[in-house]
Amino acid sequence: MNDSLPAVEIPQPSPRSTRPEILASEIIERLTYRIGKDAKVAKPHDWLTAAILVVRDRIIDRWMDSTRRVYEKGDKRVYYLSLEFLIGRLMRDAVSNLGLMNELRDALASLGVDFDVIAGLEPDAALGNGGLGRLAACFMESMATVDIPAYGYGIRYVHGLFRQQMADGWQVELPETWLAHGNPWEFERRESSYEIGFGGSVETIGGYDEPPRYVWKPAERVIATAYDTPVVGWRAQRVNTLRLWSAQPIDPILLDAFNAGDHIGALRESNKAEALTRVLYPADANPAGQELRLRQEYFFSSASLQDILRRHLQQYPDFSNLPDKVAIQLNDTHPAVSIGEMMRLLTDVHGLEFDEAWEITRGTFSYTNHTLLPEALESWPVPLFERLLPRHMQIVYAINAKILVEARKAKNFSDQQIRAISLIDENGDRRVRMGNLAFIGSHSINGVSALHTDLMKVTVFSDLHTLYPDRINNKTNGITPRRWLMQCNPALTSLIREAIGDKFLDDTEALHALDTFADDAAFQEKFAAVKRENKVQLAHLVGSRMGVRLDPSAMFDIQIKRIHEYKRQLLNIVEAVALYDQIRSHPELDWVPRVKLFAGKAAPSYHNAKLIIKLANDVARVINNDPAVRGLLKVVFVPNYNVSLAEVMVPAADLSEQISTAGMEASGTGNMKFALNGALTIGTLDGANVEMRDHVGADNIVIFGLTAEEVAQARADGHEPRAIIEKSKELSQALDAIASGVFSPDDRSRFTGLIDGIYNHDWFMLTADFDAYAAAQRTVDQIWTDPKSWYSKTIRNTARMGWFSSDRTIRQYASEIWRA
Ligand code: B1H
Repeated sequence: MNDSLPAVEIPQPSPRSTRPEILASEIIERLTYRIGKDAKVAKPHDWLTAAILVVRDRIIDRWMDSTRRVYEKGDKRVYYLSLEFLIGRLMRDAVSNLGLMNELRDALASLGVDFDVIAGLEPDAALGNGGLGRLAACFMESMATVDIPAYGYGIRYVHGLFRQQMADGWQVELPETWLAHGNPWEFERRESSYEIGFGGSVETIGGYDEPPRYVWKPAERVIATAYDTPVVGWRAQRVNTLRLWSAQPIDPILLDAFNAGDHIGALRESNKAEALTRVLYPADANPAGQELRLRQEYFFSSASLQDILRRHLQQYPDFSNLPDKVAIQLNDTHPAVSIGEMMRLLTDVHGLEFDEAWEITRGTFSYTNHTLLPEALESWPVPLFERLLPRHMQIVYAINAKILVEARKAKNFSDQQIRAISLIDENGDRRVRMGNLAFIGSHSINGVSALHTDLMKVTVFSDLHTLYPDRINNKTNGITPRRWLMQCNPALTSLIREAIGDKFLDDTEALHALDTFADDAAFQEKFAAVKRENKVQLAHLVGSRMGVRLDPSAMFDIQIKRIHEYKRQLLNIVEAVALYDQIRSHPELDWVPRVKLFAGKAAPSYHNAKLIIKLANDVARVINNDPAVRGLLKVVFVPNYNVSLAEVMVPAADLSEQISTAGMEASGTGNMKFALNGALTIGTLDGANVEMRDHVGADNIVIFGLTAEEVAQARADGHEPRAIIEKSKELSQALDAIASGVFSPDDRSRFTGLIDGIYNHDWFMLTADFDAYAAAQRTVDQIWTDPKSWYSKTIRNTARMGWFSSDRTIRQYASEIWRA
């Protein structure tokens, strides 16, 4: 929202009515005067746009009110900097949080329009890869809910995460075009534009009898323009702003070139500028090292910081109180260059001394780490960094010199420790370490689950932790119960309200009251009926999209997330193959009917991940068409996983697969969504699974496999997969079947390399955990065959997952990091 407020009293518009008749007439008005369509010929999409515009007006009243309140009260503002916001659809979220659902449904029905139909037409805003981006979206909603004045800052990608299509079982990537029909939620703010520079040189001024001043003369410049989307909190107490930057050329067309007849060349600058914010990098958890990515990171960091400092100076005379009025949270290291940019703006542009600027910077920034995977830690080659951001390179060196001297003096650090904490990695080609920069420039560094935070202290950041022992803290992730219970599972929400009243709608921990219903036969029956209905809905979706028939009375066993070796979809598939073998060899046994559902995208350049998708599809084809299986096992890979698909799959799951190699999944958030919606979890002691076990109780979750400590030990001792495989008949048969082409008769060696990797090193400990996993699956079968026990456990999951609300997470950030 524009927050420069006029000094004179200007009459305010009267708040908008929420009566269905008024909503209906306004929808017609928007359709006619804003979209220019007659209701008789309006397409469903036109109705959607008209409805959004009417809902948006109801938001704006609250939005302006929220902005005014912060300004008047001088509250601290929180800025969440993230290269990803995986929002999904906004219509149901906004309408439900405004409390307008019934009224809007009635209004549309009176016009012959079905709310669910038009809501289903809204494109998914997929401006993120996976958990990290979805967390940012949940946090935005929770910050509005718990009444924190917050701004999200990111990039308005024209193309979000690619659309995934299957061609003969292989992933094919297609461009995603969420803006194709326009975006009625956003407001372009032409007045909020900033110049962003790249390259060029640094001029030094003075320096004899006064401290030198530095002036960066960029060789290239682009304009960042803001687009604002309102974010409505639960019951619309507060509406915050998500501000996304779009890149524009300074000169849309180079007139000299144009007049000289070079019509294409005249557009070169323009194309180059716009390319900056054209597309989201689809690399989840392994950073894309390309120059364009660093440009994106700096572009949105600089625009956001200029905006933040401008807003501060509108209200205060200088920056001495910045840490009291501004908290900037870095969502991983993607915006870490912000620390250098803050230093540049404070010193070069606003004239502060280096040390003073440094105190202010560190007091303002905090950093969230989301992964320990060594290949995921961002670093940039020094020559690239220096060429693109010459002044920032100097600042990085200056910070480094200051910190290294401190470390030697104060803590007597050894050369090895100094090398570890340095901002420059000197092993091999010299690189700028963004994790160390984010750490050193922040007063708080947090992990996203208890285990992950503990591991941070002894792995990547062990020496920095020794130097600054008070900085690392934990903030276990959470999910918004509005989207991930109330909106995606209305039937379960109604059932819970009937049983325990409405308190849980405002305080998710009140779900605990459901505990007393866990063994109540009548409640179990209703809980089971809700689950079944959700499974029927998913079966419809799979039937219509893929032509595969699913039996809703089978156990729906679901693994949905990015495809990654450490997440071990392969373990799940290998177990499916082993089970298939067992069902065929022992037709006399009572096998529990199961549907194993998978969904998820692979980074386009991640060869093994794409091969795993192909394997899932190859295995599915063989198993699903084998009459000997008698429908007892089905395998389905649902294409194009996104937020909207998750909203259908999560409520329909009986079993949630959270089976990463212990120590590798920082937290996971899908695990929380499933358990909240009454699925049983089969999982390793990894990420937030550990805390989920503590909350739901060890009897209500099926844990298997090596612990993080055991994984580290096994790797140190020299893990020998071959020996393990030889000892396990089930495992060796399954691996050999895959490797020898049983599932790929058209290309028998397709999976040989993949399986060789398991024989030869098995970094992800598939073999070490296989027997325990298979046994855990049979335990799950046992529980399933006793529905009383099954529902007793799954109801307790719903009852005890309230703590994993992102409202709780945000309150912890607010009180322990932001002091907002
Ligand atoms: C997570 C990423 C990530 N961790 C690099 N790291 C990316 C790293 O495009 N990139 O370069 C994109 C994403 N994402 C996830 O964060 C963790 O794997 C999950 O365990 C965690 O739940 C989630 C939210 O904290």
